[in-house]
Amino acid sequence: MTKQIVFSGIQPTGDIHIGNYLGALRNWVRLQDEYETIYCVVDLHALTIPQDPAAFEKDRLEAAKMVIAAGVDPTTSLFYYQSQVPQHTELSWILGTLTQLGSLNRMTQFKDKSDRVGANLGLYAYPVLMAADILIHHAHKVPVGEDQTQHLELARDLAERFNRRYGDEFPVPEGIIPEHGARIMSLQDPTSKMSKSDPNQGSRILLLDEPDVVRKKIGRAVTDSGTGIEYDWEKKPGITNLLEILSLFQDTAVETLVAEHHDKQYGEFKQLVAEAVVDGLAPIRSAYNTLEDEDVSRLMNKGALDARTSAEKYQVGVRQKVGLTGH
Ligand code: AQP
Repeated sequence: MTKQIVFSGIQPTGDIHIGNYLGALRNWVRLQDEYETIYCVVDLHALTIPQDPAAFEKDRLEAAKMVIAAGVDPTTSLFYYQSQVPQHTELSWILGTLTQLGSLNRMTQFKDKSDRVGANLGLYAYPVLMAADILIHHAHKVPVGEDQTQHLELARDLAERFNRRYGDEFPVPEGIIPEHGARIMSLQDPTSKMSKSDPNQGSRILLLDEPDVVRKKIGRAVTDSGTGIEYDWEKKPGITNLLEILSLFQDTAVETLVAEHHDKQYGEFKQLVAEAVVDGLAPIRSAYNTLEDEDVSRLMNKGALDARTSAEKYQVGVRQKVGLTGH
């Protein structure tokens, strides 16, 4: 039986944190056994916010290394830089012609980011390019964090619109959004999501943070008034976020953890969480240290070559349906 196709991407916009890992990357790795997996460093998306070119080159490579260190195997998964596969942008243009401005106007990420960095056409069209990333490979499943659900809805809508107008081409992709970990919150403000662009470094734990840095950041995490280790996003968002993190790193149900640690002091509980995170990140840090830049670049070039071949196979069908065959 042919395997279903999984696609997802990550932006090279800064150091990857445990939110990216628990919400998305960890699932990318797990899905490699069951699906045909295709993963991408979405560097064109990252250009929607201003980038310094020299630093950006390094950030792209760093993102690729981190994804591999986290467990994506480029000999099993197709893994490449988005900019090296021009079929993504060609399909994005075609899908753009089917996109209602009203649906882009409703995108909350555009509103947030344009307030911060100013509006540009790329930022506005970001979800259309993401739809193209997914559809160009005829992906069935898309493992992402909760912040991507609105974008994913547009990808589904565009697949359906295209199929209705031009005839069946794309599977309508479904999200794989984990029940736990889909929205890891900032350690400094547990009511907003952990984010690469938060100016407060203490808000997030990076996959490469040294053990003492992890301990310090968790030790300083904002907790809630009162006592008791309880899972309650309304009343105890700080402790609930830490419970979620502990549960995912220890592979233990939240209910079991609450029963076990209910009467602990916050300080003692934070130490437990810190050690679980340190242990969970250790294999990633050591895998990262074995990776050579040249080897990773070579793998990414090979990935791009394979991705171009596979994307072109489908894009031919799209061009035929739209009337762009070059006769
Ligand atoms: N806090 C989070 N909890 C769970 N999942 C998360 N993701 C991001 N933040 C969290 C998921 O990580 C994947 C890759 O994210 P991205 O790099 O493509 O973009 P992002 O969502 O913009 O990531 P950041 O860290 O929040 O960056 P900025 O600060 O630029 O906005 C996605 O699947 C995402 O859902």
